[in-house]
Amino acid sequence: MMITAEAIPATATQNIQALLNGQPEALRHVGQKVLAGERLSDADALLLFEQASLGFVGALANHVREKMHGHNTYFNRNFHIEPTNVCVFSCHFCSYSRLYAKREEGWELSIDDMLNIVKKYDGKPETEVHIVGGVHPKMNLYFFVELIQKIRAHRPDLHIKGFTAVELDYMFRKAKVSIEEGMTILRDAGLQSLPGGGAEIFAPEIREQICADKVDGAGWLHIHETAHRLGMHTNATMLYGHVEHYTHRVDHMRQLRELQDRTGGFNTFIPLKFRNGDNDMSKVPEVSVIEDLKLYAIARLYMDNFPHLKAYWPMLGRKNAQLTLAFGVNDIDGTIDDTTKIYSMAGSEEQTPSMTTDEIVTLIRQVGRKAVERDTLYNVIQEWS
Ligand code: V47
Ligand code: SF4
Repeated sequence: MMITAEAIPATATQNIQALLNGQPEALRHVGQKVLAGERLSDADALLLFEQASLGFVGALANHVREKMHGHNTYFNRNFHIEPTNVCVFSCHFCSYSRLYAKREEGWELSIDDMLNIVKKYDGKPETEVHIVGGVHPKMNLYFFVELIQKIRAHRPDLHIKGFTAVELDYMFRKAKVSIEEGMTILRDAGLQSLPGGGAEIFAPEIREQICADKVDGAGWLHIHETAHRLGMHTNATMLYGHVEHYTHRVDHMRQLRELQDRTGGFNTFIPLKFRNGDNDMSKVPEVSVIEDLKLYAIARLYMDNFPHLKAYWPMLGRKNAQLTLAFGVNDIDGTIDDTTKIYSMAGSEEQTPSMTTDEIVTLIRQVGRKAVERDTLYNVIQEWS
């Protein structure tokens, strides 16, 4: 786990102590645990969701964030490939997918189409391609093996992060290989890490309401655990702000924290805010920015073994992403270059998500943080002071 030695000024710690003194006993106790570096229990996290003010959790989360990372705020230069939005599943929150029967309304890229996307970045400083899409019944394991091998041969320096556990579960079952065999085949072809998508909320009673037909929580965790055991790093997400309760969020984070205790293979936790544009759940209102910030802060406090907490700006909008940097977040994803449609189709204000390096560095510096370009595995590439 990467912890920079930047000291928290004594006055900041005194200010937090003063803030604790003004709290009810139970909250003060949780605050003391944070300052003492003790692990929070599920009951502590629930109490924070139910009773703590934004200012309280924010000050504590910022304290932890600065103890771990100082002012460092990581970003990378990346682009996405979305092979298709045709999908055999029907998650009710998804604004992006089209069923196979209506595939003429969607897109299906060939291997050459996708290689041409990669070639657009020849000679450019992008370090990562993020490949994620719908679950297309005709795009099988060996199709993606060929794609990965060709990308690797063309740009050996580009880190390939790809495929949610949902896509992997389907392609391995269809190819009749075990998870371990399938992950090994993809790793040997050149896949280096997994993104965090598909986790949603693990609790079966919520999954049944929002995404009943895809891999369940245990299956998601098993795929990530297998990837970790094969030496790959992965990310974890949580889709929040829809029909779940606080207890479901805590349960989800606990399962991730337990797996991380066993393997240490997660890089980053990425809370994903439910956006309600143009999907089956459009009547479910989106939560406020206060709820967003509280969640980030509590995640920073509870997920004590996750080195990084990421705000994904195409989903949150860049101004809100900037705010999260005072509430525990130390990573802001990448430049993206207008290569993903998942959030623009769900109604995000970021309709053409793209930031130049200068823009992303400025966004970070405007709120008093230090912009640090990283690769996918958080090796520092360049400090943009
Ligand atoms: O699993 C889909 C989410 C995820 C909506 O690992 C929605 O670095 C909100 O996982 N409102 C895919 N969320 C994207 C993803 C991701 C994104 C950025 C970085 C990384 C990483 C991973 O998008 C899905 C689902 O949870 N999603 N629709 C929606 N309407
Ligand atoms: Fe398919 Fe993913 Fe959309 Fe679910 S979220 S319908 S699995 S593309």
